[in-house]
Amino acid sequence: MQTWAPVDLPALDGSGPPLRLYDTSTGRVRPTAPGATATMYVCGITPYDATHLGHAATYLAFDLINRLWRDLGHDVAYVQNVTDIDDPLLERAARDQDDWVVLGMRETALFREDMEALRVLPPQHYIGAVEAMDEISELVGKLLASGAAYRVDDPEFPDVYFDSSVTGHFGYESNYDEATMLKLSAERGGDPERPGKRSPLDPLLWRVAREGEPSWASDLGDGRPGWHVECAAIALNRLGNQIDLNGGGSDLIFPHHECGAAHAEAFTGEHPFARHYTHTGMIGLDGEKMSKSRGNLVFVSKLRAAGVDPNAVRAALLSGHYRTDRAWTDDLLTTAEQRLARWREAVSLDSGPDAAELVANLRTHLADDLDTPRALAAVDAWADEALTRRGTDAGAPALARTAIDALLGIAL
Ligand code: 5CA
Ligand code: ZN
Repeated sequence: MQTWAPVDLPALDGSGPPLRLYDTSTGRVRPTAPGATATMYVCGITPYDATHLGHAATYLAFDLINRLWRDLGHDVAYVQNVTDIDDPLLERAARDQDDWVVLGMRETALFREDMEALRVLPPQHYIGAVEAMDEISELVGKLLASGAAYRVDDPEFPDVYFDSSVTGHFGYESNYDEATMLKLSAERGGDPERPGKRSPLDPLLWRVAREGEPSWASDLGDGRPGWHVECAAIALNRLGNQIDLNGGGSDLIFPHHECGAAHAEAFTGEHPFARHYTHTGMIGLDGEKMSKSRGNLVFVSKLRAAGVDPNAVRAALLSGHYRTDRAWTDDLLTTAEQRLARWREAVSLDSGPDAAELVANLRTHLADDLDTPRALAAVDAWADEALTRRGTDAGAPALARTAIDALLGIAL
């Protein structure tokens, strides 16, 4: 698929401390240690509705990681998928008497626009499940041939399932107990009740064609893929057997990333699939998780249409810590707008207080598991000093502007 337009990324002199991030699998904040090229796979949208502020917050967190790694001198190989065929898309299309292909294309186009407006650096590979169908079915075929997958004993619909016991590590990524895994599997697209599976937790790899559903020809027979194997195949084929980071919102911890990792590890024999499993907290509205199924959504595109500065949306979402479940409120946006106005005034001065310390503080706070509240407070402090006591450094306003752009992605 076409990715979105590049974002200008200014370079800063010098460098900061290595990026430390919380890793779900080990439950600790650990340094990331990528090679010359950091490899990052972030799960993309299921395009049946427009980008809401929860999606935006999640992609902004990974955008900061991308920016920090680049600031540390790494190249970043960034891959993102689009789940452009899955049950939720078909259900929405049926509900609205829409064509699922057109619905997916429309919402994906809107997502690209939103990402561009929010100044999110684009992935190099933006891959739809439909265009990756051959590589996905090939991976399923190999898992089947190696004994890591099996067909359920159902003469009518002999779907292919993954044997979650084969790696010997299933559960290491989420660290959830069996009861929690069963509950989440049922809630998040799994089918623990399906008869004929070796374990209720075994996830679907290939669903044989059903009347009235789209399907694709493959050596497995006509059908369509399960959700997790889509991401495993797209990531493995572009980033290699082991990657630096696998990311998404906390609702992807289980079953999605647990199963995707298990598919990859069963195929490659290498463990762990990702050196960091990074998950963002959920953005809520009125005390509920913002979600398409609940319908309590604030869309990025609606805010843009209302003339809201996307940089203020960015600042508002970054004012909370990425791992915290938090609420979107109108006040958050108003505060961010006021904050940006003050920052803009400060960087427009002819001179200001030395900004080298601000750059160092931004790097330090962000490298500390993306501590954006402290990073934003550091800019506040610099701007306050610039506006109240002025300063004599003629290069400081420009340096502050560049650092805020490069590291926070906020254009003043
Ligand atoms: N296509 C799959 C991933 S392969 C999917 O989960 N799509 S999605 O459209 O439902 O979500 C896209 C991303 O936004 C996921 O990382 C998800 O965890 C995240 N997300 C969804 N709702 C919220 C929310 N309320 N707050 C924060 N992140 C969210
Ligand atoms: Zn995914």
